[in-house]
Amino acid sequence: MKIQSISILVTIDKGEQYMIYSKESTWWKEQIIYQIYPRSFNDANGDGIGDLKGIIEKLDYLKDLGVDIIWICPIYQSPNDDNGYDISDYRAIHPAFGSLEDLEDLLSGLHQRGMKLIMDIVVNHTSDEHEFFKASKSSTDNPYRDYYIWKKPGSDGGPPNNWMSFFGGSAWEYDEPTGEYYLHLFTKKQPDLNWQNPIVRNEMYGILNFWLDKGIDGFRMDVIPLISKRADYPDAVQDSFPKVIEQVYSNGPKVHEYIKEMVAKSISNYNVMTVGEGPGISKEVALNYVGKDRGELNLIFHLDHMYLGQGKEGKYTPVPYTLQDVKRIFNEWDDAIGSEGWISIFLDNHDFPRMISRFGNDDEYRVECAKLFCMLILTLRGTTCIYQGSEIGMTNVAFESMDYYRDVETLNFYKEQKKLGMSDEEFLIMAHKHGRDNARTPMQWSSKKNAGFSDSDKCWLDVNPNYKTINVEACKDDPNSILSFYKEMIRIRKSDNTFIYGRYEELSKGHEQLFVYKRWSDASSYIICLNFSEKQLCISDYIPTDATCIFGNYPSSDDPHLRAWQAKLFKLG
Ligand code: ISL
Ligand code: CA
Repeated sequence: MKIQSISILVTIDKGEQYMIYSKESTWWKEQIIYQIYPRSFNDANGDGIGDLKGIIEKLDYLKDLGVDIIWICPIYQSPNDDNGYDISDYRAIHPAFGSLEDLEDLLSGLHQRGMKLIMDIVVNHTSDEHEFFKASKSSTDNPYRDYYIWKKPGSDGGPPNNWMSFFGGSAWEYDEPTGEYYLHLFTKKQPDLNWQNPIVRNEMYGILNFWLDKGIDGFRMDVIPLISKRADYPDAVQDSFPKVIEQVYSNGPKVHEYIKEMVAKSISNYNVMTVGEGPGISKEVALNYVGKDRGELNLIFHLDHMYLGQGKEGKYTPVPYTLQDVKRIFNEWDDAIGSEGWISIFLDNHDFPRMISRFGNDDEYRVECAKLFCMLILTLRGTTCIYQGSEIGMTNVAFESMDYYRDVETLNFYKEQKKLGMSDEEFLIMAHKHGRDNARTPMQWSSKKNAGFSDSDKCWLDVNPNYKTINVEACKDDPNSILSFYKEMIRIRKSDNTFIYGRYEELSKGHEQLFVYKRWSDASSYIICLNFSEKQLCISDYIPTDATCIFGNYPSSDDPHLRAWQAKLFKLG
């Protein structure tokens, strides 16, 4: 739907009325995002790969859960080196997912239910099998050469600089016939586009418009701060990979010029939302991307808490961290964003381990932890994003051999570590902890074959063996299940705008196990108490006498202590 810039009246915090423009409308602050990894959500035709028809079959489930905006990971034509984040035709749906008609059916099914669809778009790189790259590679003087980033070898005949790919190894690949290297910040099958070339930029805006004209409600923009490269391609000298991302790969000199142009030439002509994936966007520069008056993105997924624990070469060179680090990141980001911008609140996605396995205890206290993290992501300030399967407490998987792993990142690091002498046993311990396949095992719908995900004899990635007990079927009619807890917590969040627009402050600063914070506005106030440990901890210091516990993950009681992984939501007054 194309719209003109219109002004509307909305009521926000403190009951004041502000005249705002449609591009500032706040539905994307108030609604809840649910992320679908389509390969792993639901397989309708029994080939072992999730598909669009499979999602359509589950729309009532999603509506009933109470989520509003469905973010669907890439479904375009792709050789699947990185499961769709390597796109070879931006205007075609991968046949394994279905057809354009299926996408239109999905969109109308969502719209009929008052829900929205945002697509995942990758504009930083394409597949090496995209027509642009095939032409670009064919000779140094073809018209497409400048669509990508080609450089002559460095002085020693090796790569032009020391940049490492996100997935291990050099970020440069040598092309023998033309004697030059091309840049790929991800796999060598994902060459980076040259955004300095205005023709490339216009090609990308054309693609955005193609999908927006179909009536979708916005985009999740993959690695958007990486589109502008540092002109002098300096060597990276930092001692942690997240710092390299922030200081060398991300936030390049022209990134804001490009995003503004993209908004002017495409996004601003539609009433849609944009959420930027923000590797390397620090709190210091965040408002440059999401500041109200910047005309850039509506909100970002910053990755500071996701990158905690990554060392010199990323996740396979881990460093320790504590709850204090997690809390500090939430606090500092809330301060930095203030009332000027907006972020998403989430604890996992398709690139990271399952949140209860990473931050909690996914064994003895799996149910308590799943509910505690649910309360956290639905009560912090920002748009909640729920990753598929969190609502039933899905956990990491520990496949017994490397044969079961599919993710290119895991397999690349495996090859590298093998060369360095690491055994399979040692690597498997790391893959169990950090691998992206943890988040990608099929959604667990029931205790039937393949967790009810597929009728196939072989799924593209095996289901987690714990599906027999952890599945939607087992949760759905149980009022004490994780799923029921999510529904109730979503209902509570939506019942009071204080959870959306109200202020935030941590009350338990310095505490090593407790995360206690306040959300308040002139209309109402809440205190959220979360015990990130198995110890019994007293919370009476934080709770005023007029507080009533309105929700929690244990049977209600007046005990001023929190038990293992206990979460309580208090309303004041
Ligand atoms: O996956 C990560 C760590 O294991 C992240 O560093 C991730 O590579 C980074 O956040 C960028 O992610 C996005 O772009 C990648 C794709 O592989 C990811 O799935 C996507 O979310 C390249 O397109
Ligand atoms: Ca299928």
